[in-house]
Amino acid sequence: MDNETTTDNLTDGFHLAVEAMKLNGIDTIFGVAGIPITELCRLAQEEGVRYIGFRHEQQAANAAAISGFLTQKPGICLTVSAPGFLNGMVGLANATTNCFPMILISGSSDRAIVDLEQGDYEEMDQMSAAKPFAKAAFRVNRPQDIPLGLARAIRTAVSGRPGGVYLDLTADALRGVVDADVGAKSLIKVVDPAPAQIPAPASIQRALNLLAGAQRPLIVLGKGAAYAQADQDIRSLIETTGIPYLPMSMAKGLLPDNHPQSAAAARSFVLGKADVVMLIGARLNWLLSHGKSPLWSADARLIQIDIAATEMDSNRAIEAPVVGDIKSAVAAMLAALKPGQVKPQDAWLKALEENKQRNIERMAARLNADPHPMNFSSALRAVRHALEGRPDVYVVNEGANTLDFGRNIIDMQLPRHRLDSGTWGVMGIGMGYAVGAAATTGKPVVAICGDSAFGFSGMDVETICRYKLPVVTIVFNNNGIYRGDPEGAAPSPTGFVQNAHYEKLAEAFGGVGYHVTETASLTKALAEALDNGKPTVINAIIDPKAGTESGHIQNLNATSALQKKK
Ligand code: ADP
Ligand code: TZD
Ligand code: MG
Repeated sequence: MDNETTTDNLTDGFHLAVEAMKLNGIDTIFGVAGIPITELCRLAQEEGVRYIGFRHEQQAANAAAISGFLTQKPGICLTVSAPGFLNGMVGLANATTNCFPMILISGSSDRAIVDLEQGDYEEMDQMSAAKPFAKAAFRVNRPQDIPLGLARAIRTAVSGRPGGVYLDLTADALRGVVDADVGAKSLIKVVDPAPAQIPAPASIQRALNLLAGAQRPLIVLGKGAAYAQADQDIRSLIETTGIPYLPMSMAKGLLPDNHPQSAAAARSFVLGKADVVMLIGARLNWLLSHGKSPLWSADARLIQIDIAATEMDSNRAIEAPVVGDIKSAVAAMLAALKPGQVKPQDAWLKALEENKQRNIERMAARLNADPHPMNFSSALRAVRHALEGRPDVYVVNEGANTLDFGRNIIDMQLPRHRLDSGTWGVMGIGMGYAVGAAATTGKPVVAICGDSAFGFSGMDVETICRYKLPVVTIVFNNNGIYRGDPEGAAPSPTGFVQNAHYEKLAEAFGGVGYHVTETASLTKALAEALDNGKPTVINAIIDPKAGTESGHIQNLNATSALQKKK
């Protein structure tokens, strides 16, 4: 800058933005630099806010989203205007859908030109575009309003049901200069951004009464329960009542997956037979068949603990709604629970155990087979083997078959350690979540991705290598979406190039690559990679015929009834 102002008694939007972040404990920004935010990225880094630069905004936004899930603090993603903003929007919308707190901050072009649609560089009315996909969207036009804008964004992201917030910083607000004391007075430290929401005592009693009358009770734990960080109390509630529980995929590890009360291996049985089901931080959406028959018993009576009152009765009647935050609600329930008040019937627990053992035995045969080439079960068994004794590893999982088999085969021991495609079943969260988890926790991450899923974010392996993050990516390479094409055939809509060498992507950026075709070398490669902590891509060759179209959700796949006539 040739006209740089050095006057001590002045400040500007760039400085105020960084000061406001620091004041509110924001220590990391994920983003992609460019006009008009490059200076903001650089200044943040100089001032001790860690800046992690990505190759694509979608991954930066996904990193911010998962960091929000892991920490209960809004993850921050910073992007340029129009196209960069739109790339980031995918992650923002994903955060809102999954109830993860994050803030997408984008620089924006000259309002006078944008609003008259006169064709500015990267022109777009970003605030209006963001609104349908975010909890809220705010625009800041003056430097002295930046701290207030950030304060509103933080509180909106984390209070009530968490979600994504868009914060538009115009170039004028960023470069605008104001008196230093005006700037200092504008700073706001948000007090108690996510206040406890104590449920009404009557709602707790109603829920306990329903549980007390239950013969075949069941608890469903969702990722809201994992987010709430009420780990001890949730475990205590389950263990003191003796109620079997079913973890949704991102609630796995809230109690260790080998816990005797886990009903995961008897999912259809328990959902079909339970007479009272208590949902804790789980929505009755498609992932739970909307709470409807035939998966669910039509006669089951429901309790739901959720911070969002409007979630109640969304798909079927909730007889005992408990509206409040899960930490307060579970603590209140434990405090009100009388010894012996809730007692699942012995016959229920026995039938459940029998069903569980039968399914485990049935699965064992498939799991212990060692076919060549590997299939999903055998490869995941090999991964599981390498992960044994390493409970602190974070697992990211996306794909279709790779996701569906992975959810069942990879056990979790600790809360919030499984991060996956979530509510949307979205592909492309892989490298974003991996970087977000590694950067936020400092712990090793293993990303298990289908080859299609990996392709959406694969270039951010460079980001992993650049920051030397302890991330091991395993590409389940079956030559396509769901499965590969027959050799020599023209590309079908789902097939990819055969024999792709994904491991070379790591090597291209100074990381380590492995190409493995059988289970023993997969286990060995993963163990080695975790031991040395270097950025690694393992290309695991899976039978191109092993997968099924749409994985385990074929019922949702629309097909033509007329196809047979061709
Ligand atoms: P899953 O996909 O694991 O079933 P969902 O994303 O469908 O989980 O549900 C999460 C639910 O948890 C949302 O309805 C959200 O409002 C709720 N939730 C998130 N955080 C809290 C909290 N701290 N207290 C209460 N409810 C919460
Ligand atoms: N685009 C996005 C963003 N999300 C999606 N879910 C899809 C497209 C559609 N889709 C799925 O639902 S799964 C999938 C796609 C493209 C990829 C499945 O192939 P994979 O996994 O290689 O990742 P498997 O193991 O081969 O089944
Ligand atoms: Mg595939």
